[in-house]
Amino acid sequence: MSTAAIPTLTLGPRTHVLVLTGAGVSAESGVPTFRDAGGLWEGHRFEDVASPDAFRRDPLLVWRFYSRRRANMEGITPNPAHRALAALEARLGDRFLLATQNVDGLHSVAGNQRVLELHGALMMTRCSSCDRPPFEDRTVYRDGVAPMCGRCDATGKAALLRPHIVWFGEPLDGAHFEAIDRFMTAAAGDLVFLAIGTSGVVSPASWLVDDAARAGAATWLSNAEPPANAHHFAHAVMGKAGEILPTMLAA
Ligand code: BV8
Repeated sequence: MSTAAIPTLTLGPRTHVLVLTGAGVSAESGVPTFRDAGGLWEGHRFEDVASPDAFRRDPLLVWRFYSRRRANMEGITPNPAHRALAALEARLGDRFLLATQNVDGLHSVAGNQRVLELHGALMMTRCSSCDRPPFEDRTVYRDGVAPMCGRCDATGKAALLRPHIVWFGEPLDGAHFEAIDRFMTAAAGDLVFLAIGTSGVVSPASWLVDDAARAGAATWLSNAEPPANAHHFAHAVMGKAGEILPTMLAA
């Protein structure tokens, strides 16, 4: 794994760039990462408040967890890392694709449009029962309130609404991985894979580097510290994303 001062990625006229981001990209915007909290929220392991079992067991606790995170997004804005990725997409167009594990929506706020939200979206809600489409919902529900689905209620069996988030133990949207596969095939080997600000702990997102390598990608990592899957990357640039990406992704 080659570690260097901040290099600028050299991209050819047909080079495709697939980016995976994690919580570290939003850290400099003031959004706490999962590791900063030691993987805990108010003494609960994330897997214990972000799981279907937790929601079945205690929907009020889960809604308190997500309502607090919605409230904490107040005044939060994209940082130079988000802006560098938006500028790269503006430069590359359909030769750019961003898969994010983050649910904070900051990539879209920064201007990225080619974004796959692998783990869902904090400001979206859906019914836990009927097939009503997920809808934008920025509501910060008060402690002790778990919202019900108006449509289900109409049929006499009110169902709980739930955050439109992929919880631990739930499958990710297969359409996202089909889009990533199509993108990597279109690259025809002229591909850069760049993972930024992720601990490489959570699968299947942490396996993307291997898929990219099989597709012939040059694999790059940019992180504050070596992630769990660091040895899967050919190149690494350690440091803060907001300080590295503007140079690394410069035209
Ligand atoms: C699935 C939504 C299969 C929630 C999230 C054992 C038992 C049970 C399950 C498993 C197991 N082993 C593996 C699993 C599978 C499990 C998993 O991976 N668990 C982990 C904990 C081991 N995965 C799943 O359950 C996935 N689903 O596998 O389904 C299936 C198939 C068919 C049918 C049924 C089931 C679902 C995973 C998605 C879970 N949901 N998010 C929410 O956000 O509220 S994951 C959640 O944690 C986040 O979204 C995020 O993705 C993840 C934390 O990862 P990171 O983003 O990397 O954040 P982290 O804080 O960890 O790291 C930040 C990094 O940034 C650090 O390295 C730090 O150094 C760096 N950094 C900090 N500051 C900066 C920086 N870098 C640069 N600049 C900075 N300034």
